Amino acid sequence: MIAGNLYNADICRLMQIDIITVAPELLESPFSHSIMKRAQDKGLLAVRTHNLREWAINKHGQVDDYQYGGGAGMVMMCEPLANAIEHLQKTTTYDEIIYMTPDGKTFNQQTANQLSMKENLLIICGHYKGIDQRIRDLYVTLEISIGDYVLSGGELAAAVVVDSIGRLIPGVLNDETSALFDSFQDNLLAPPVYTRPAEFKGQKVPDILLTGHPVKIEDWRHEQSVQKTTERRPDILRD
Ligand code: 6GU
Repeated sequence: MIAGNLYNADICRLMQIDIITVAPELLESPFSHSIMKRAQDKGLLAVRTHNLREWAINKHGQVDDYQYGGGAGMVMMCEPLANAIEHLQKTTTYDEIIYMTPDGKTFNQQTANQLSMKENLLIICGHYKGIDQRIRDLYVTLEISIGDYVLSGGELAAAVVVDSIGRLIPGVLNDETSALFDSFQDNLLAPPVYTRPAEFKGQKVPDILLTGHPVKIEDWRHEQSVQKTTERRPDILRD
């Protein structure tokens, strides 16, 4: 299989994603199944989690402290984070150091596409009130939120981001799972899809899909996409 060899040797490379977290267990399952597992098994993606407590300031595993100026909620301290980041930087040069935070830039497919072309990413998951501002100023190059709601920590958000990036790495998806026709990839939502049986509880699969006419089917799908996007997401619709 010449094409396969070419593909693997020339296009595919390893993407490494390091994640600093106080809750590595939260990140185990999302990367151990399905497409993320396949990406790692194929040697296209390596996700490594690092427990911030390994860089705790004392034997109690402390990584957070009260905030200056008062107020409820702890802040993740500078030293453990700086030491963790600098330890990882000894062996890896990161293209981006990403901080997961609800006040970051809202994540979307465009950012996923851009990040999928990087080689080494470091993701910092925040907890409590977040991390000391000086870590953001000194090390962080990109701040990402996954939407306008608050999660109790950055881990689930990091899992979302890594999943969306990982599936875009060349060689991870095959024709059947291709990302080319995903919702958002062309600023359109995906059209409806159907499988057997041709009739279910009186509901029929649209006739056009049974015609075997690829051009007409493609037109129909595009039309459905435009209609759905107009109804649901006029904000993303472009000419
Ligand atoms: Cl990245 N972190 C947290 N804690 N909450 C969020 C978020 C991130 N994105 C949306 N809500």
